[in-house]
Amino acid sequence: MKILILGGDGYLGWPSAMQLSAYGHEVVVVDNYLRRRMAQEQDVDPLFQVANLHERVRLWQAHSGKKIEVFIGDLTDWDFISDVFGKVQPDAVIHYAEQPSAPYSMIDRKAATLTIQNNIMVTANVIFAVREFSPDAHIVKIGTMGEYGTPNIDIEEGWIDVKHKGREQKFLYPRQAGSLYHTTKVMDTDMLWFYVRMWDLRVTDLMQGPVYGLVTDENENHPELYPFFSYDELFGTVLNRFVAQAVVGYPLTVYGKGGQTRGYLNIKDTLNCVRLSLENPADKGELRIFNQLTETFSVNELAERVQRVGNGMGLDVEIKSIENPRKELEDHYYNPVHSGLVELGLEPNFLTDEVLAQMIEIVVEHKDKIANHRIFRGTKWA
Ligand code: USQ
Repeated sequence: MKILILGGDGYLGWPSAMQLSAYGHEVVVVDNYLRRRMAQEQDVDPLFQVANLHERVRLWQAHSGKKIEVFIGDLTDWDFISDVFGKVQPDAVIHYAEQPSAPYSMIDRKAATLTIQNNIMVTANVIFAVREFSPDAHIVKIGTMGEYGTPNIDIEEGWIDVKHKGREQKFLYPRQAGSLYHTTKVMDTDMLWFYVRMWDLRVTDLMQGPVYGLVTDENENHPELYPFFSYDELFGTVLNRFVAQAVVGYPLTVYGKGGQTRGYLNIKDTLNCVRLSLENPADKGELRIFNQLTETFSVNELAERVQRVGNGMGLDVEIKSIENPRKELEDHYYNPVHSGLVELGLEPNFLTDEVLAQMIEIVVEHKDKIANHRIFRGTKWA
């Protein structure tokens, strides 16, 4: 397939590009380096620098013999995106091109409007570009489990049958997001669903939980091909943060009671879920939704695991509950269905002690670059 990866420079976009290229697909990546600029502006550079996209595709070609094409530009700009779609005419589009951080979206009005403008406009432009240039292309959109929030009932895969006064209909499962960032993803889903109904688009919306790790089949033992690894409060997901904190002896920052439960997955499984979705496309006129996670943990459970494995490796890992800067339930029911991707063939890579130990070993190599002031600054929700 000819696959266009929007947001191909990011934590997940770049590893996806390599995997799909390794599987023999023709891959084109697009990015405007927004994620890099935001990190610089906020003084939260990742653990190590990564080469720019042009350099990364050269490194990938030297490693694999395979070519990836690059376009640098802003996908909110119709002239740019229409030029890319006109030239590439993709069979499938993976849309990762969003401001991905909940805390970033809560900093202030400017960060909030950047999140709204970027995320909603890119999704709208993708919809219009697909319709104009590749109406049969399959759109694989990265959504988030955070669209659902933490309801007191089981979370279905995207849809729910509602019985009301003797009648029945299937609706999108109720969404009640916990940050402005997550809310933009709800808006994306609504917009995609509208245009699926109007224009018979084919769309898979992947409700993904927090991802951890950085090693994939394509970059193992090749650090020059690693993605960004963020440990800061804005862009680091909680398990990656805890690993970095453990390595520098910073007490693990459990927010509040630590009973917040989410559905997690290894970065390797993100890539496999996206690839399986591409290889088994949604039908025309279908909005297919999968919950993309492999196992659930509370923050306390993650902290305890990092502590146990870290201490076993000679670190001295402390856990410290701090006042929760977010407004979220700290003790709640959480039971999401996540069988759809397994039915497509996903074989989960669970969070084992070995996986954690490998993450710790890699982060230890960069220990000197970890800056404690980046770990916590308390961006408040309310
Ligand atoms: N948390 C802590 N301590 C920390 C950091 C986080 O207790 O130092 C808690 C948070 O309060 C939250 C949980 O850990 O309850 C997960 O936080 P996170 O920062 O790992 O995840 P989140 O902000 O929800 O966002 C991340 C990704 C986002 C993705 C989302 C999936 O950045 O792109 O959409 O995970 S989900 O959480 O399922 O919505």
